Amino acid sequence: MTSQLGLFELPPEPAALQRTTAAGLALRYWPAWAGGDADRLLERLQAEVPWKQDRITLFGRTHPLPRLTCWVGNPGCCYTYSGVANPIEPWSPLLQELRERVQAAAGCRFNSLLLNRYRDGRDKLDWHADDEPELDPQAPIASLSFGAARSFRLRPRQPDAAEPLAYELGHGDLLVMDPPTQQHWLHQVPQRLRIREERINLTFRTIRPEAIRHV
Ligand SMILES: O=C(O)CCC(=O)C(=O)O
Repeated sequence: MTSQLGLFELPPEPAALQRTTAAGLALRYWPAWAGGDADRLLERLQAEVPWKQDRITLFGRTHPLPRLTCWVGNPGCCYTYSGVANPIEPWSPLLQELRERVQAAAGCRFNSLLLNRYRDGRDKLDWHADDEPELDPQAPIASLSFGAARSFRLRPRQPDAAEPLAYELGHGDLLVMDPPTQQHWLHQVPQRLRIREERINLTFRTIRPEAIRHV
């Protein structure tokens, strides 16, 4: 099946869906969802996304974030996390088409996207939930990964509520975190010092209509 803009081609057979549920958690996982297009998509994301190095201030000291990022959104879809206010980049044809494909798989619409680029296994993302006030808590978050496989760990906020989970998110994998996962669980991408290759992750999100800034 050729994509509408001809930018990439998904495999003719949809990847097999694996569902996981636990107390307060609902996940949908499609391994190798991007199929044979994953290599080309990774190259284009590396070359075309306006990556930036953000800094974060913790306990009065400023550090570079241990990854590169880019925030993409519909007009007015601003997002601040860890005290970092992100300028909004517009949807490029590549990212727009990826959004449409991910929306079709997830069965919902997204108005924004956070891209994270882990340059090697030293780059990481600490325990957190995607529960900032501007995000719609009723909307799924869809996570699409390219490049080096990295561990993606989840643990319940209440330690006794359920066993922790871990995925090895690989090249072209799609993971959808359905509500109320963000309210009850945290996730992280830990350091893996032996990994030399990079990884790019895209999380498609929904800013609440009331939080969209009309200028
Ligand atoms: O890189 C990943 O797999 C996770 C990204 C993530 O959790 C986030 O952007 O909030």
